[in-house]
Amino acid sequence: MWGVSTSAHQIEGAADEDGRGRSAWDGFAAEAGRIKDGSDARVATDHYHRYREDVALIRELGVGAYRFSVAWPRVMPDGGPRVNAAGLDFYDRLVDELCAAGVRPVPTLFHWDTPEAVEAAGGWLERDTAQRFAAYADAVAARLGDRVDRWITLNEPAELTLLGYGLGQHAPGRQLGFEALPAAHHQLLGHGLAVQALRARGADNIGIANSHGPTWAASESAADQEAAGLYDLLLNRLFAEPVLLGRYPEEELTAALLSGAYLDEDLRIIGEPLDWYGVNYYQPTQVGAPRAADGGPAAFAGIELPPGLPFAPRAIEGYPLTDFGWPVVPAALTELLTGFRDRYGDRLPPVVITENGCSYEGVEDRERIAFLDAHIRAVHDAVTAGVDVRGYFVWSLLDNFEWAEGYARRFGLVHVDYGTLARTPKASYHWLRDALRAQS
Ligand code: GBH
Repeated sequence: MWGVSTSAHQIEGAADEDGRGRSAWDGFAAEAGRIKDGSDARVATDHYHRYREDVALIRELGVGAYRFSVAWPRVMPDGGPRVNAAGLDFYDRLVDELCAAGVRPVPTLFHWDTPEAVEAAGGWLERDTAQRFAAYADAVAARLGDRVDRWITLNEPAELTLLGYGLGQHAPGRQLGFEALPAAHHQLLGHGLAVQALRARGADNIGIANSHGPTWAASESAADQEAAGLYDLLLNRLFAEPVLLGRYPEEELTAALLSGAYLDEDLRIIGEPLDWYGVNYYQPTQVGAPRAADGGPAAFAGIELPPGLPFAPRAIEGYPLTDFGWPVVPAALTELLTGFRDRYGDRLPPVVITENGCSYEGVEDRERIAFLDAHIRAVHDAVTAGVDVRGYFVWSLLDNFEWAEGYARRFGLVHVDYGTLARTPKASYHWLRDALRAQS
């Protein structure tokens, strides 16, 4: 299955229309200094009004599936329990348009836009948020379930935990360090409860979209190996293993880190079997022990790091970088997929690459073509090595609001002029369209 991905907050705009409530990102972007270019997503790509044009672009591209996200604050402006029918109407129209175009809708229920009212009550640090999320999932399934047969619960709970609650780079801008980790557990619990709610409505094709990348130790030294192991535990295994195996990794350590946030019976809910497992892949990370001399780096890739971290990300040398400065390492995607297969064996359901892509300027985006070509080949290598990969989704259909970076980073196959909101397919769009046509 070939597809393209987007998320509600990054493309929809129409922030005050049809009864939409505010999300944590609305307030965050309004605070001075939070978004690099001082922008916000009130208009974004105006997809809310231009979805017909965007669906036509997807159909013409020739992919069979479209991964978008549903905005919780549109459906439940107060975070629940009141349902805003006009908010659901939008997704109803979108799903109809996709079905008419022969494109399979693949909604993600949550891509970081927590309703402001839920955030004000503590957001994902609170256990209750998991229950509220499940009630929201039920309301969406009740409305769209007759035409949607493939669901994604959460997008990248690891990134929301780390960047939103740990480092404060994303909404809600909390800088709790390791104290952020209960937010991980409550998202995972929300995932499990949502799976139950979707199943109760007859859904039988459910996955999650977790961010993963291989962690490379900076050297063979025991200190670097240990630091890399801890990073891998926190960013990869902490989110994969409860979902795939129904238990946390390194139980004693995890229990201490999650500081009593979980009950053992939660893990049965979190470990509800999935029909497939979604992987968002961008790049590997190299990690070493903090160097005693400097107490570790103060910042990495523009993100301020708290002092005293037990690991330190190190720049990866010897590979080209995207405009964002991320190293381009297609072979690490093969390594990731075969590594998952080796580690989890038959507990790993079929895999779908739910995001892969890169930021480059320009409409003649030869680098993006090279990036996608190499990464699709890397997935093929994993398939040849016996990994059951069923789908590949490009991030993203359109240039969009790239969170703390604002509009400065462009991930789209389609260029958006933020003055006129005109869409212009890039060279990479034509390349993918032609490749898909040649294949069929
Ligand atoms: C995804 O997250 C999001 O789901 C999506 O909304 C977003 O627009 C898209 O990716 C592009 O950013 O500094 O070299 O260590 C991305 C997850 C994790 C990928 C951190 C980059 C750091 C790169 N990101 N990672 S590096």
